[in-house]
Amino acid sequence: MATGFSFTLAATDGRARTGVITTPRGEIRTPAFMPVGTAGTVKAMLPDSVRATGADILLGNTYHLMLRPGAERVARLGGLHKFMNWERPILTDSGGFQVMSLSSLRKMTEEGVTFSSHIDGSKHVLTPERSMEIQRLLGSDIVMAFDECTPFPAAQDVSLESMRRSMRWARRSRDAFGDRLGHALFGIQQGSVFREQREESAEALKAVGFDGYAVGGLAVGEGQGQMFDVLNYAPGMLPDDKPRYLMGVGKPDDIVGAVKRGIDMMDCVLPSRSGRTGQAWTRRGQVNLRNARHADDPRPVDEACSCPACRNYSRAYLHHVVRANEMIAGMLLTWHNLHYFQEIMAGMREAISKGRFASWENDFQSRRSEGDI
Ligand code: PRF
Ligand code: ZN
Repeated sequence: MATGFSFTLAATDGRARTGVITTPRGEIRTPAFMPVGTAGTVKAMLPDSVRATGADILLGNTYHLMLRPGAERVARLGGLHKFMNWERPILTDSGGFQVMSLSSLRKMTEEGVTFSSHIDGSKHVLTPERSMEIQRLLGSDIVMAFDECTPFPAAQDVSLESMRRSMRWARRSRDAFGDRLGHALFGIQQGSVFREQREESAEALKAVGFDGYAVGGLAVGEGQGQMFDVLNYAPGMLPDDKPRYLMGVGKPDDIVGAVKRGIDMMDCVLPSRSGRTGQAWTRRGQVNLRNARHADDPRPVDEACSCPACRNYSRAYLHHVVRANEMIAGMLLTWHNLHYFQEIMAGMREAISKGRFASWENDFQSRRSEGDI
């Protein structure tokens, strides 16, 4: 088990938890939202700005960085933190999920997966061992085990075989990772929407022993209802005293529902990606700045928001720069969205610590149902 890395729970409220993950590169306050910095950048944002939104940790991707600029090159240049000028913690995903969604000519065997790059068609191999090596070369603080995200929907027997392979790969990931001072390895639970399979997966991971545990294989098309059904039991199968990470989630109401069910960490491209398409997420729901109704509106996106986009610019200006495809549109809206997501996390952390999560959630829901005004 990694030392120099620890998780301390400060308070719980129902199944919701708040605490701190301590790493040599700084503390991660939980529940935590991790902005996605796939290719060594949170698109449209400088690292200091990402930090200013309240982020304690970023997510990076094995798949993208191994293809371009290459893990060995990043290592020669001093590691990913130095390369991208972000000195706080970085969690890296292990690659399999991105191979399945982005690459072509994929072939999966017990050994791993071979695939062709979505960038230049070049051929590559990822195995649990190579994924651990790449994440080490990058200098990742939280390394994810190499897994297969079972597609949805999956027949029960297909899901079972897929989950069991991921558990064998989790063991190989653990063995290849070894013991690295100050660096953590997280296992990933699979099992689709099948409770017995989620249980078997959790037991397999616990038998290996990880520094944290992810719930994988959700937010893959099953819808919020079925995702919450799984989250009603899956986090409880994982150790109480280790962080629980829900991968690739989500919209603000998904995030709140996940925290309510015992999740400590999440990541999603939504705030950054939708910021680049003119979408703002606010306390009152989603606002599309491309819409003509904003053309003459002197008000900010959200008068209660303290981000630079809301402090310094009108909806009319944002509408204009979105329509004109100006780069500042993506910069301002990404900043706003990341700020809003981090504000949700800070609000939940405070509410949980005061035992007021239910009333916080009630306020969150009722403001959203009022809609944009
Ligand atoms: N496994 C990995 N990365 C992921 C997922 C997974 O299941 C998901 C599922 N939403 C997103 N990213 N390794
Ligand atoms: Zn704002």
